[in-house]
Amino acid sequence: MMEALLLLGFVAVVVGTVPGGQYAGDKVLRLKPENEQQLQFLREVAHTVKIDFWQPPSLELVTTNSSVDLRVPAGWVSDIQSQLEKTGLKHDVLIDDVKTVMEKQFDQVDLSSTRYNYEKYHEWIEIESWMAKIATENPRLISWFRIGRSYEHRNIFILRVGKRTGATKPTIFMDCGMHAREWISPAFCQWFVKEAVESYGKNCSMTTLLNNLDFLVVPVVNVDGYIYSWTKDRFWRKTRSRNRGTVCVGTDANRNFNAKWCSVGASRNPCDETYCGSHAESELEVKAVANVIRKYKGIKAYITIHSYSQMCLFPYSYTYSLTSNYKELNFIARKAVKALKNLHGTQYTYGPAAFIIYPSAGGSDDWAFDFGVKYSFTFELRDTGKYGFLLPESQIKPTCEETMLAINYIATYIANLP
Ligand code: 0X9
Ligand code: ZN
Ligand code: ZN
Repeated sequence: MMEALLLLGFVAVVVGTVPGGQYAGDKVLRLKPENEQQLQFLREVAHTVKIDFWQPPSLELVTTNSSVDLRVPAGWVSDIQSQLEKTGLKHDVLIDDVKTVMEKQFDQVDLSSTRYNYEKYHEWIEIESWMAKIATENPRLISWFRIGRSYEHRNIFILRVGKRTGATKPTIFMDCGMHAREWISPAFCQWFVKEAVESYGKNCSMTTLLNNLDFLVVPVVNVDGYIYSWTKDRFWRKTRSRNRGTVCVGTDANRNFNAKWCSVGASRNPCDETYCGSHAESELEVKAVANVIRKYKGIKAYITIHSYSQMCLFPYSYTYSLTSNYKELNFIARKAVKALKNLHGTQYTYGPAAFIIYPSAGGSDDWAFDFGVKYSFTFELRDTGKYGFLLPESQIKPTCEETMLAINYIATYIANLP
């Protein structure tokens, strides 16, 4: 018996240290509960097994006829699959073995050891030194500041990108990496900054944009979570702040903004993926973003980059009411996704988030909008579930290129406002 226990312990340690090892045999399933009975079954399963909701990110957001992507731990797969059959709940297997796809994610070889490779995912330390480097190498275009510290005392940085003119220019605020596991998001913010410095003076539309606008770019908002997703749990979503009276860690940064905080589509339970926090702006990372938007004069647009689902969303999320400028936002979103589609044919849906994805309060887009930034958008980048959060590196380039076209459309629209 003792030997068996020791062996078990040994196996656990080994599995825990092999990257992806902890997800060997896990599957990602897509299902569509069609009635209350099937939904109830899903609730029971989620109650007994620690299943990881990918899209939507938590059980509360599941409704009948909405599609649900779940990562099911290896040990439960056959059990759950057979129970699904019994309940008449049809399901597709999106990912057959999470570990395999996790390894495939790094499918890009690093050919250059000297130049920063924008077609690879990067750890936080690399991103941090990249920021310092690109800022010092491009002093006429870029400056960087610390906007705050994370729960684990790391610096949160912002890059200001735009031609220095001395005047205050209309500004677009863009953040990435609010949710830790959505790695394509920080990759896009880095791509955007690269494109800006490389095309300034060469590409006419980018040059005009940078002459007339400033961009404030936060490449990684949730730094602690991002690091955790690299080192401990690839599918971590929340911040890493400790919660009172429980071992469950973290708050959903996109439920922690002061926009009808925790009224809908968010959870009061710290163990849930959509935990709204102990109060609005309880998270230092959220406060850091909100403070910049409050203090910086001239912010005309807010853009936040997430994944996955291929959507361009705008307020409101906390209510089904439409904003006063709904028609204008819808027009911009339609044109932006049209521009995006032109490159590789990638289809995006668009509209007010409460209708298009699900109602939820405390989001950054709604907060920025109500604060007065009337052009406020959330992008959910590639894909639609084939890889989900494990989007292979070979898709970084096409994803970023097409997204640039959407951002370019929005930025041009803002630059041309009277
Ligand atoms: O639920 C979210 O926070 C976003 N989706 S994600 O899968 N990346 O987590 C959607 C955000 C839409 N906007 C608001 N809910 N305010
Ligand atoms: Zn790297
Ligand atoms: Zn997200």
